[in-house]
Amino acid sequence: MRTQVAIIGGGPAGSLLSHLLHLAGVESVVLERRSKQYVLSRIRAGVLEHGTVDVLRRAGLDGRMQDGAFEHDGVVLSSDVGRQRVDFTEGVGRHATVWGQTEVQKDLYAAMEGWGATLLDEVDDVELHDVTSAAPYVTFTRDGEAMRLDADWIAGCDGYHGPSRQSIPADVLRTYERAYPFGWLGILSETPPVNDELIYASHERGFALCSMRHSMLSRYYVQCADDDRVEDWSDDRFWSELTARLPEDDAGRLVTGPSIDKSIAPLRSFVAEPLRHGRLLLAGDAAHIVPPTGAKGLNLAVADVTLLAQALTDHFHAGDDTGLDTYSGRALRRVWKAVRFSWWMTTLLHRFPSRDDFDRRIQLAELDLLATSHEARATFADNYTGLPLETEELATSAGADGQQMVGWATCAD
Ligand code: RFL
Ligand code: PHB
Repeated sequence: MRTQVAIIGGGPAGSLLSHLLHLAGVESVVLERRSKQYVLSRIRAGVLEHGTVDVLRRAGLDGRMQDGAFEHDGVVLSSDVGRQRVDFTEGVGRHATVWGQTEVQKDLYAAMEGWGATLLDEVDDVELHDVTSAAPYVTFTRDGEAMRLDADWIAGCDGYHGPSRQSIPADVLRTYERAYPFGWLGILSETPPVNDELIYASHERGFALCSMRHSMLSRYYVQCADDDRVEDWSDDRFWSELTARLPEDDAGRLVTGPSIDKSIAPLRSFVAEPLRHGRLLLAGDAAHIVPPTGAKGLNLAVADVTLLAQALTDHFHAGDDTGLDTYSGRALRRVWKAVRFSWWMTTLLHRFPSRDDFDRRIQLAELDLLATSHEARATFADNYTGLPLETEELATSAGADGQQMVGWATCAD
């Protein structure tokens, strides 16, 4: 089998890349380890940045989102400082969109089926070969049969545990990591959301988050110990812990019910550099992980593949490799800003086992700053609703000062 771009991983990054390339007339084949059904049933992200919504809209993937998504003009932060609302419209005039990753994935797979994408699911033993040559290829097995896919480029969109990043030699790849000493226990329940906006609660007992999917489907999280298991958390224990961490009025309005999904996610920040090695290009969780506190993971995956689709299109249609040569540097600029924001929000709102009263006072002072400073809230809103995509920044800075692009090119791969 031969294609222009071999895409490893059929999650949001891989499937969106395949779809964007198709719209631009570039061929790809997607290799996915799990069944399509399994990928579609994963419960993950819930908040889309305005730039992510734009990309999905321009790619014709916003049909169901127009009717089903909620546009949020703010979030609530709760702590000993009080219950405060950060208004995005006051801060930056943008909103955040609440629309589950499950729905994004559903729309992507439906669109891909519509144009006849080649998505091979349930593949095993994926291995990348000759990625620094002009003729890279991927071997894998499907239904017990050994197969080979030749391509001009390979896109590694296979998440944190996938083989793509691991095929880059240790002396080329530099990694940066921060593990947090706790996890998030998340549940889904068929109950009305406790509030019409998200509540991020910083409490002495630990962090809690109230989110939603629609008017009768709530998504709630509580901070838990990093070695907790799902079996340690009965529904009763979950609801009583969530109730204890919310402001009194919200706790009083909370409607509880049986959980229909319950899972624990560890929290970590991780970045691998560079995002390009020869003809292998990394995107999404394969290259970077952020703790979910800032709601950035899916948005970063979309930002990466938007850049990548443009760069590959320029390569195939115009023979222009500037986008590919500068991809790593441009994508990483955005990644590090999201890593910083996610780390900051995590540090601000969680209870760290090793920290003392001084640390807690600093957290409360920062929350008080958000309550009293318009500028602090504007910075929060700017980061939360999404910084501009590098494509926009590129256009802006190239327009204002062509030198800027030269600077980026030198900080690339
Ligand atoms: P994915 O989604 O992990 O997809 C990678 C795909 O690669 C496949 N794969 C392989 N395929 C072939 N061969 C192999 N050897 C393979 N190994 C792996 C996998 O099966 C999978 O299908 O990465 P991608 O596409 O980069 O997308 C990233 C996002 O899924 C992720 O960043 C977000 O879910 C993170 N996240 C959130 N992001 C947000 O933007 N907003 C949020 O509100 C948000 N909330 C969250 C989150 C993640 C969470 N968890 C579960 C960690 C909340 C939670 C609880
Ligand atoms: C979610 O709805 O799953 C969600 C929302 C906001 C976050 C993380 C997860 O920061």
